[in-house]
Amino acid sequence: MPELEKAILVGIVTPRMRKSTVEEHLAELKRLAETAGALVTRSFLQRVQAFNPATLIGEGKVHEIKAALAEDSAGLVIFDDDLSGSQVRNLEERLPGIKVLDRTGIILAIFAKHAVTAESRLMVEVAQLQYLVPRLSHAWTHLSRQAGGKGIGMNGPGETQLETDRRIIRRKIQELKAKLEKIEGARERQAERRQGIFQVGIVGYTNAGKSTLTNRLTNSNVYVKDQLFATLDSTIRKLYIGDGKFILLSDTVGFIRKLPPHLLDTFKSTLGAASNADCILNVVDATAPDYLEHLEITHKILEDLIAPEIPRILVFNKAETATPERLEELRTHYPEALLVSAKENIGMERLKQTLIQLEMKNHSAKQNG
Ligand SMILES: Nc1nc2c(ncn2[C@@H]2O[C@H](COP(=O)(O)OP(=O)(O)OP(=O)(O)O)[C@@H](O)[C@H]2O)c(=O)[nH]1
Ligand SMILES: [Mg+2]
Repeated sequence: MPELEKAILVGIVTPRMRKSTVEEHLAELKRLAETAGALVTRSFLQRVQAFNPATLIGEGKVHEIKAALAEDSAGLVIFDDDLSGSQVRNLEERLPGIKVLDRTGIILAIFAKHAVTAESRLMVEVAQLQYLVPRLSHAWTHLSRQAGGKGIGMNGPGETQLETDRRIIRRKIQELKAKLEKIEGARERQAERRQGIFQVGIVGYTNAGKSTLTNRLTNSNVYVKDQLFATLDSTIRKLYIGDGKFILLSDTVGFIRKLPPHLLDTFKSTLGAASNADCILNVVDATAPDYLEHLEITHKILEDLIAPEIPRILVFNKAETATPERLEELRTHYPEALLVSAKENIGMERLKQTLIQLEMKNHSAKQNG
């Protein structure tokens, strides 16, 4: 086991934000950092009237963080908010020898770690290069360090393109995208072959239990783990519904707050499995303190990807560990939703029946016209 990289987290409370919200975001950032392989020694929460354009946070706080980094012998500081290229450079100047990342950087590091197929590896590489371009202009020292260094946020694109300039990186991005398009073409041809079979897209916030639910419904063995972005590559599984018939379930990458648009764009084809679906299963962790925000984020992403007429089923998972108050709240506000436990196999038969009924409706609608 390599030694874990020690990290300090920074969250910012602006006048428009509640402190408790930022605390939840920081708790999530901690999980992200841990999934990426860091050991979080402490978290800073700073109130600001407005973001400081040079360093995002105030100079005083930068000094405080510098002292804390030294005290904890931490070499990494992670901001929950996006940093511009110049902010990264200014911060690294004030924090010599310290690696500065933002939430997107950490998400990309996890993606790089979890990508398995050629397709997702390519997608991650495109996303990493896109992330790099604006951080590049004066970043020669930064880059040469990155090229030589090892650790979180460092693995991924090969070193050769890093030591050259934006133009070369942009060309590299084009090349990778062309390769991706080829793979996606093959995926589309596969999708065409599946036409006529009822398809269910399983979507939702990361760690909601999408893979567990897929496994439970289809008796399969998709990778499940209590970490963020366990699933990066989509998998398709068959659910037999009697008479030798089956429907297809596709389990995909989860969503998370503050996901940058270019990342979403790159992963659109993976999520595309959901946009071709006949029905969407929106899986929500019933126990998450911030489940309302999870619902909202999922909703926003789906609006862009999925036709409004595709039926959606709202499923609250992990119901067996939700408090009675939470269950009451969910039943009152979402009377149409299903409360299930994929892990304990509660409510799953009803979910299956709901899918079968939708399939039959879909089938007869197609036959009638
Ligand atoms: N208590 C409880 N835990 C569950 C349930 N379903 C899943 N989990 C746990 O939640 C964690 C995440 O499960 P996954 O199935 O990997 O979640 P996912 O939505 O596929 O997550 P990503 O692929 O990382 O986005 C695992 O530790 C599961 O064991 C459930 O019904 N109840
Ligand atoms: Mg999963």
